[in-house]
Amino acid sequence: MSAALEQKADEQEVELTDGFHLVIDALKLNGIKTIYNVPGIPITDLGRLAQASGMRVISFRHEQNAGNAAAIAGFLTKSPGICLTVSAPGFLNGLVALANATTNCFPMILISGSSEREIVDLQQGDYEEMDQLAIARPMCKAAYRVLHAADIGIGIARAIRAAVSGRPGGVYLDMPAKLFGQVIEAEAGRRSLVKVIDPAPAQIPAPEAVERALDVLRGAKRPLIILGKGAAYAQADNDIRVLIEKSGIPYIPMSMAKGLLPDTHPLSAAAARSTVLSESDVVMMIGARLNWLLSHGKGRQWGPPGSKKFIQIDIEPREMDSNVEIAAPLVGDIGSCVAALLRGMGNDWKQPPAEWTQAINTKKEQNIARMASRLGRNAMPMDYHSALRVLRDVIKERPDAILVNEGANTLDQARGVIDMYQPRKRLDVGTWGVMGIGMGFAIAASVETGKPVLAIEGDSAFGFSGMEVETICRYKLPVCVVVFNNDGIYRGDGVNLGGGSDPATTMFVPGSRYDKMIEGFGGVGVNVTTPDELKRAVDTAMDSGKPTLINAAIDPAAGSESGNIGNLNPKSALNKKAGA
Ligand code: ADP
Ligand code: TPW
Ligand code: MG
Repeated sequence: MSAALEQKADEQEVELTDGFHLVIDALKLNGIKTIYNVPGIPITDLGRLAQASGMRVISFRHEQNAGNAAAIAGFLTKSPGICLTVSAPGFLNGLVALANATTNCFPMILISGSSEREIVDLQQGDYEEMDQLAIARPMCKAAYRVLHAADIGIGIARAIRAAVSGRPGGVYLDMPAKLFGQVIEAEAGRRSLVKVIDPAPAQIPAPEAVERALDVLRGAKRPLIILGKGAAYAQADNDIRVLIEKSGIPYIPMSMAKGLLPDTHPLSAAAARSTVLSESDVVMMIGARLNWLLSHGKGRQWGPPGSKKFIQIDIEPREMDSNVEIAAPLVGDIGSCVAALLRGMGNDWKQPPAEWTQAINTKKEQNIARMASRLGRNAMPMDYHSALRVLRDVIKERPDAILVNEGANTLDQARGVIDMYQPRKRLDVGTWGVMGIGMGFAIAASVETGKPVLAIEGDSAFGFSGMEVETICRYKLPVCVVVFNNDGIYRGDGVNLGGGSDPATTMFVPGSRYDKMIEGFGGVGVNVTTPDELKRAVDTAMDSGKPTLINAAIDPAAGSESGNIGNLNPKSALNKKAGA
C-alpha cells in the first residue's frame, strides 16, 4: 500500500480493498459461484477468501482435474468454469485442460498466479518462474494479464466475454503475485468492476442463408441431421426436437449430443449409422464438426464422392469448408438458426420419402436385434456387453443421472449400448479422445447440477485422475465410479515381445482392486464379478448417494486394440508381431 493511501485511510477511515477481494467481487458480480482450485503460493488466500465470501471452492489433488472440472462446468452451464492454480508447474498442469476445453469449445477461464514481471522478463530465477502468458496464448482462445488492481474488473470481464461469446473456448488470465496485495480505495474498486451485459449475444443468421439451407433440404430425397455437442451446449433443446419432428428427418447424435432427443426416439438413426452416412444425399450438421470423428466428411464411409450436399449450422464462420464444400453454410447461434429454419419451413413441410425412412428402420431393427443377442449373453468372466447391459438399465431407470465415460473399449461399447434420455447427461472424452477427464468431469457434474453421477471408467482411463476419489469423498459427492478392470490398456493379456520378465507395455497388475482405494478415504468400495452383483452395487450407490467405487472384473481378453479406432494405429513394416 502506498504511504499516502495508508495515511489517508488512517486519518479519514477510508474503506480499502485489495486485489484478492476485487477478483472475488468481480467473479461474484458476474454470477460465478464456484472455483475449481489447487492451493499454493500465491493463490492460497484467494481460495480461502473466496470460500469466506460464500463461493463454493472445490480443492483438487491435481490441477488437470480441477481444469477439466471447470471445462465441463462451462459446457453444462454456458457460464465459464473457473480453475485456479499456482504458477509454473501448477499452471502447466492446468494447461492440458485449458487446451482440451478450447478444442472442445467449452468455455472456461484458467486463472494462474505468476511471478513478478521484472524477474520473469530478466529470467532471474524466481520461485516457480515462467512466462506463463506467452506459453498459454497458443493453447487457448484468448490470454490476458492484469497488472493493476484497478484493472481486475476489466480483466475478468474480458475473460468472461472471450470464453462464452462466438465459439466458446478456454481463456487464460495471468495474475502476478503482487497484484493480490495491491490496495486501492474500496469505492474506486467497486466502480472498476464490470458486470458483463449479454456475454454471448445471439448471432442471427442471414435470411438468405436460411433460405438457401431450406432450399437444399427441400431438394433432399434422403436427408440426415447430425447433432453435435455444440447443439447440446446451445440449450435450444425444444426447438431442436421440434425441427426434427416437424421435418421428419432422421438424425444421428454425436457422443455428447446423445439424449438431446431420447436415444429411443423413432427418428434416431444411430443404430443404422453406417447406412445413413453412406446413403444420405443431404446432411445437415447442427453443432458438429466434420473432423476425424466423422472421417472428415469424405471417404468410403460417406458413399461415392459427390453424392452429398452439406448444410452446416455453426457459430464459427471459419468452420465452413474446413474439410469439404458446404453447400449451405448457416452461420449463427444454434438457437437462432434452428428457430429461423422452423419459421421458414411453414406448415406444409413435406416429410422425407417413405422409402428412405423405411430403409433406415429395417436396418435399425436388424442391428438392434443383433445387439440384443450380444447383450443377452451372460459371459463369465464378464465381457463389456454383459456389464454394460446392467448399466444401460441403470440409466433407463434413472434418466436424470449424469454419465461420465472414458477408456477405449469401455468408452466405445458404453456409447453404443447405453441409451440417454435427457440432454447434456453424457460427458466423455470429446474431440481429442483424451484420457483423464473422468473424475474432474464427475465432480463438476455433481457440483453444478446436484444430480447423481455414474462414471464408467476403463482401468487405464481411471488411473489418470483416480486420486480425486479422495476429493469425491471429502466433499461427499453422490458419485458412483465403476472401473471396468480388464487388467490393462485395451486388453489385459499383452505379452512382452522381448521375452523378459517385465510385464507387457499395456498391462497393469492383474486382479487389481481399485475398490480398496476409495475405502482408504471413507467411501464405499465393492468388488463385483457378475452382472447381478454389479446391478446391486450400482443401485445401492445411486440410492444412498454415498461416494462409491465398484471394481468390475472384465475378461482380460474381451477388448480390442484401441477399441473402435484401431485403424488409426500406424503399423510397423518390420515388426509384424507388435500390432494386435
Ligand atoms: P461433436 O464432437 O459432437 O461432433 P464438435 O465439438 O466437433 O461436436 O462441434 C461443435 C461445434 O458447435 C463447434 O464447431 C462450435 O463452433 C459449435 N458451437 C458451439 N456452440 C454453439 C452455438 N451456441 N451455436 C452455434 N454453434 C455452436
Ligand atoms: C492423455 C491413449 C487411449 S485409450 C487409453 C489410452 C491410454 C486407455 C484404454 O484402456 P482402458 O480401457 O481405459 O483400460 P479398455 O476398456 O479399452 O481397457 N494419454 C492421453 N490420452 C489418450 N487418449 C491416451 C493416452 C489411450
Ligand atoms: Mg482396461
